[in-house]
Amino acid sequence: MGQPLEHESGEGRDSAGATQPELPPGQRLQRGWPVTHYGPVPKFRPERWEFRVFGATAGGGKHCWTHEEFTALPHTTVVADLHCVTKFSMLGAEWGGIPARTLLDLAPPADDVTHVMVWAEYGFSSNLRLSDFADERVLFATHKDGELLTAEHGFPLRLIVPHRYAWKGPKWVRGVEYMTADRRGFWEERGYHNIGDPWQEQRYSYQEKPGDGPDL
Ligand SMILES: Nc1nc2c(c(=O)[nH]1)N[C@H]1C(S)=C(S)[C@@H](COP(=O)(O)O)O[C@H]1N2
Ligand SMILES: [Mo]
Repeated sequence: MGQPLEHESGEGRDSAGATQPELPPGQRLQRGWPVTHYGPVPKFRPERWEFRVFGATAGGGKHCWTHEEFTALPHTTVVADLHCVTKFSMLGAEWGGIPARTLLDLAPPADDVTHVMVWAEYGFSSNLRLSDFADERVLFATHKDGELLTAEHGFPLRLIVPHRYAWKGPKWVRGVEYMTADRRGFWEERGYHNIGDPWQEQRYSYQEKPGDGPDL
């Protein structure tokens, strides 16, 4: 699973000995922060916003938080890169937010949960193995480099999964579904790799090996 932490945003030396940021294979460095997503930017309506954890929860029930409740959960920061499957990477952002681990503690999954579906506005979704979601660096981010996220970058909440391609991190995220079997999310149904490890260059579903994902 993933790569050693020092590979995530460390400095490496190329064959000529020059120092350069270390990128996953096939990626190039992006200066600045472009906006990449499918569909419109949703409008944030705090009174209608809730964050839900549902599906195969340990107690069988749903867990809901208002925006005020969710953003009052303990925050932490994670320095992580963003690797878009269309081959640009943004390095070294400091994300602030609520660890996925906190959610797993507050709303534990049933024993037979193997995967999660992360849901966002307009039905955008992405699936992750429970073990990938439970990685200590996975964060529900409210901030980047100390500032609140802007609307186009996912305000009020986006998921950051440092060891996966960026489509595995929905912007405008609204909930998590616990699943007892794998199911493909939005891009995973549309030709992108079910696992999406940038260090293994798992870009497209045709690269999947048996066991990487459910039948297409
Ligand atoms: N809701 C939603 N989240 C999304 C996407 C999307 O289409 N919808 N695209 C993903 C992709 S492909 C990338 S590269 C990143 C881009 O994040 P950025 O626009 O903040 O750079 O968001 C991800 N999160
Ligand atoms: Mo992307």
